[in-house]
Amino acid sequence: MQWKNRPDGLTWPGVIKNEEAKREAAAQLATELRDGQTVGIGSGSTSFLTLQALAARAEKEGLSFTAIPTSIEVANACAALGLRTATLNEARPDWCFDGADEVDDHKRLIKGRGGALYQEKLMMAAAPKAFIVVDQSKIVSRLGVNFPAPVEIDPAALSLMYEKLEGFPGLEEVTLRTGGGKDGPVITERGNLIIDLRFSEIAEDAHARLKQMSGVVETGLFFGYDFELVLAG
Ligand code: ABF
Repeated sequence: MQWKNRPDGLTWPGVIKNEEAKREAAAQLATELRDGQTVGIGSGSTSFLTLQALAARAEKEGLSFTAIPTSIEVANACAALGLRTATLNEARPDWCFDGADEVDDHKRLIKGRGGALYQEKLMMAAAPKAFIVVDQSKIVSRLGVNFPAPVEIDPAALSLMYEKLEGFPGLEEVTLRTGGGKDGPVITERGNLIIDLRFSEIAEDAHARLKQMSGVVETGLFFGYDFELVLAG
């Protein structure tokens, strides 16, 4: 029997842009690890490389740590690396790290291109210290230039959203996310949908306004989070 598309957890399924620079940043961040810590593991290729660097340092120096993954993909990687894992209901992270799609001068982030924004945000909310690892291509002067802002919504609220988002300040285009090798919409790990919002300008209160709408689970606008930026390259 042949298994197709079976992840081995140790290989990133795709091309990693600026891989060398990201590996260097990952190795630098791995020096933060102390024996016995619990670490929140973000999603995406940069986080994948950082997790590998962390596991390599732990093995080399005989350190043990518990990982709290933010997605199935990262949980697979943890399993393949033989790491102990926990959920946010079982443990609290001492610190966490993650990637991002965009970072502006005010340390505001757009995240969620990979679809794991909800659990990534829970992690940022739970961790007393966070590191965001990005390469130069993610630094923007105006948020929303390269990536739309993703919003995770309950499927039952989809048609209501069409109505409620009408006239939302600065909103130019809304796209129901599809693909991921499937016909139809992308379904998140929580069984929700993602709509990608393209703005002319993202207002400071955009996240708060969206969160007030019934049916909105979470937004990929990470505003007001304290983190240390680790710039790859
Ligand atoms: C996660 O992974 C997401 O919030 C973000 O969308 C994506 C970044 O991926 P990569 O590191 O592969 O650019 O951090």
